[in-house]
Amino acid sequence: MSLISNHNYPRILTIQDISCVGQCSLTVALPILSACGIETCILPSAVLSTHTSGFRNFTCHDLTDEIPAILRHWDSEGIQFDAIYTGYLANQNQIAQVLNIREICGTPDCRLIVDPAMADHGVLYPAFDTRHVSAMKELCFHADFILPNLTEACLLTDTPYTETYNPDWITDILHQLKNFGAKNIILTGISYEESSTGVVIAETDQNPEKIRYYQHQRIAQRCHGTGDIYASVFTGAYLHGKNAYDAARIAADFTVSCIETTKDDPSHWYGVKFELVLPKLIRDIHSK
Ligand code: PXL
Repeated sequence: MSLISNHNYPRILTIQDISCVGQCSLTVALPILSACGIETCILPSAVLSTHTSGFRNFTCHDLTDEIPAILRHWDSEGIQFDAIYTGYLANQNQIAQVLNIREICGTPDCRLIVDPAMADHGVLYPAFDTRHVSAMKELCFHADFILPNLTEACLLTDTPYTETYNPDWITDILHQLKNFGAKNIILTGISYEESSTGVVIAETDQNPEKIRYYQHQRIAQRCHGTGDIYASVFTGAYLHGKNAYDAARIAADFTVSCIETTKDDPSHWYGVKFELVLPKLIRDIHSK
C-alpha cells in the first residue's frame, strides 16, 4: 500500500540532526509540528550527544551514508511528502541531497522550507566553514521559503555582518536574496530600537512584492535553540493553513513566550522550556 499524499492531512518530512540533549533540531521540530496537526516524518542528518553551542566534547555520528538506502526504500513504498523542511544539516553533501529527496519523494507541488541553521550572532556554528555557506546558497535558491537570521542573511549575500542598520539596509539585503533566487524570505531578529525586535516577512514572488514587519518584544537574554523553534512553528502554522504573515507572527509570539518562561533559570542555559508553551501554540494555531 502506497503512502500517496492526502492534501487534507499534510505530511511533512523534516531533515535535521538529533541532538540527544539540548532542546533543538528534531527534538523540538517533531513535537511542535505534531502540535500543529501535521503528520511529521523525520530524516536525521546526524546523531549528536548534545548540540554544539556551549557543550564540550560532544559526539557526532554523521548519517549521510544512510540517506540513499532510506530514499530507495521510501521510493519503493511510494511514500510522498507535501512539504520538506530542513534545519541543521551536517555537511555539504547532505545539503546537495535535499533536492534529490524532493525530486523522488515530494508531491508535484511539494513545498521546500529551508532554515539555513548555520550561524548566529555574527559567527558560523563551530562545525561549518565557507563551503557549507556556498552549498546552502544553492539550496536556498530552490526553496519556497527561507528563514535566515541576520547573520545567515549576511553570509548568504556576502555582506559584512553588523548590528547597526536601518530599514533601507535590510531592504537591500532582501533584494540581494531575491536576486539570487530566494522566493519568500522570513528574516528574524531585526531590531530598529532597543526595546523591540521583529520579523520581516518578504513575499517577493508576489506581484507587487509584499514586505511586512511584525514587531514584538525584545528580551535581552540570548537563548539557544530559538531559531529552530521559530522555524518549526512557522512551518507548522503555515502548513496548517495560516498565511505567511500570521505564521510568522504566531512563531514570534511563541518564541518570545518560550524565552520568558526560561530566562530566570540560569541552570537552563542550553535551550528553552518550550514544552510549557505548547498549550498556547495549540490555541493560536486552531484559532481563526
Ligand atoms: O540550534 C541549531 C543547532 C542544531 N543542531 C546542532 C547545533 C545547533 C546550533 O549550535 O549545534 C547540532
